Amino acid sequence: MGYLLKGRWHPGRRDNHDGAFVRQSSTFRDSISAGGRYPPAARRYRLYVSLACPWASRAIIVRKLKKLEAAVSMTVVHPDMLENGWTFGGEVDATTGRHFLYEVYRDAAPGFSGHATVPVLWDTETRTIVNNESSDIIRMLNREFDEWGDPSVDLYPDDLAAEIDAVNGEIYGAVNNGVYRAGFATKETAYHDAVWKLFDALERIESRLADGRFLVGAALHGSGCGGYLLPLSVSTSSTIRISSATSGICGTTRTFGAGSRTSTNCPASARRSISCTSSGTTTEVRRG
Ligand SMILES: N[C@@H](CCC(=O)N[C@@H](CS)C(=O)NCC(=O)O)C(=O)O
Repeated sequence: MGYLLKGRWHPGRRDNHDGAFVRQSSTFRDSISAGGRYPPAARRYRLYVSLACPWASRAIIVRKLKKLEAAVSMTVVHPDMLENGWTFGGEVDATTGRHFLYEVYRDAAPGFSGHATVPVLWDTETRTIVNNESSDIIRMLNREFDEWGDPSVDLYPDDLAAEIDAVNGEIYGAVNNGVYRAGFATKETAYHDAVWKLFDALERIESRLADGRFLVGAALHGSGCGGYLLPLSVSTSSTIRISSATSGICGTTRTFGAGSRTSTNCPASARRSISCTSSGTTTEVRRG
């Protein structure tokens, strides 16, 4: 892990004094749109993703559901994010000629400050980052490439947009980002705050799924693409990478994975406690 400060790479982490993880805002927020600076085109844009990243994974899922594999190419970074951040596994990335994702950020903005995150939507023509915010990227993939993809799939239909936004708001703050707030907290109070908000939100989402197979409406939409990934990220990536496992996640994961009503297979008492593994030591935290 590391970050760029005015274009210079610094390995390591920037800690917040209260121990809380603070997500940086995405910096590149341009749009692909007909008549705009970045018009829709086949084989012009490239997606940089990590399979370990839930934000990038939702872009991968939307690209697949929209059948855009041929129109929008994709590079998967090496799974390890170490002192050089995301890398191309010791190889030079053929599209950008770079070894590290932070160099790609620097090419797009030489004085860039911040983390070099995935996903990235790269324009091979102007050789810059169009956008590095997954919620924007999935909307562009959904709407702007229908000429080359599957127009019958609409993951953000106008009539459900308000409800999708509302559900996404809850998923984003307490769950998607909550996993990071828990996992990257460096003080116990910040960790507890994040973790209980995360599991309260998971329970609310679970009750929402009690009435139907999908988070919004009668089919898979943008919320589901994010929502489905959250239990996976909590139960796999986060357990390994950022230590926010809980004994209650097993039932929750089944519920989301099946997309239908499933009663939790963990006793309620188990869901009142969290086991937190850090540096090989597991501690159990009980809710008061
Ligand atoms: N707002 C961004 C967040 C992306 C993000 O946080 N990606 C993480 C991986 S899951 C990352 O690349 N982190 C690298 C770092 O922090 O140095 C989005 O949703 O696209």
